[in-house]
Amino acid sequence: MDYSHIEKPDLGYRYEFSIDELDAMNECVEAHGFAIIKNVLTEELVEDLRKSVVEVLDPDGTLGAGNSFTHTAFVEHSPASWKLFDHEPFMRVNRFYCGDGGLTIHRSAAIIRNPGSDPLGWHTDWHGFAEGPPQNAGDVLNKFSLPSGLWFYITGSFPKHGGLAVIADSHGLDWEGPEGFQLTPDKRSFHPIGTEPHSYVGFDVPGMVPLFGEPTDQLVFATRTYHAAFPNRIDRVRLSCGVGFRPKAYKIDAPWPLPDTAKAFIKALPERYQHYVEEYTGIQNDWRPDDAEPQADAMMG
Ligand SMILES: O=C(O)CCC(=O)C(=O)O
Ligand SMILES: [Fe+2]
Repeated sequence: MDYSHIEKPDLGYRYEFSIDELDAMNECVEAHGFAIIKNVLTEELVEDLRKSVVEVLDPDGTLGAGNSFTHTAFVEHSPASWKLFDHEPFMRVNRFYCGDGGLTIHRSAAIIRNPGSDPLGWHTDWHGFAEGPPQNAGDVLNKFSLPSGLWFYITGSFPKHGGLAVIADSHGLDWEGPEGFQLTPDKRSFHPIGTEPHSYVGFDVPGMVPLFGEPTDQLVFATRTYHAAFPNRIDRVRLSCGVGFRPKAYKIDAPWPLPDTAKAFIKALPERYQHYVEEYTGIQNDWRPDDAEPQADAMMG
């Protein structure tokens, strides 16, 4: 299935906004759980980011047909992504969400999906449903009330190219799953009623909105919005990346030591950006508390 038949839906409300319409954009995020900000990047930035994602994630071109790879500390390895800090439209969105009290780099990621790569199942990146002490890095980092998606799909987002899909109105705390589905016990995904509680992979879900975006657009989704990625069924590598901030006031006492890659990043970052990394924690994807059960950590969540 290549999903090339899926068209841009008419939802009866506007969800694409210009950079000068951030209040209206966020009203849409609050009402429906997602929005698109048009033309946040320039073509030149897109080109730089594309090169950088490939250089950082698959420098030797050995990833292989049908494979994908997610890097969860992209900003540390990508000086090209630091150019975003001087790009006013990008910083305007971040200040909009983080306020004026100072910003800290929170998380970053980049993904390569080669032609033929599989879809990514439905999930929320939010870890706030989990109770008790943190069991993994996502439990530490993904608990804030900030948009969990502020992504650039720098080769475009559309269904046959492994684009992003969201479920409209799935971001409320009391959302119970799409019609005909029920949430998994941990509420991180959903599955058809009456089947085993595995994350559902499929694009026949009521409320699904395939997002069609240009490489220069920023795709925004709310803290809890359930989302998935189509399989990449065209003959072009799908690339995406994001660098997210949190307000300086959101303190994190990371249970992992600052990774060496984070130390090297802080050292290499020009002086004028140092205020963005004073509270940077980096990420240790395999961090577990001393008494933890083994578990997978493949996604941004
Ligand atoms: O690959 C994508 O487009 C979505 C990635 C994602 O949702 C994740 O890594 O959590
Ligand atoms: Fe995700």
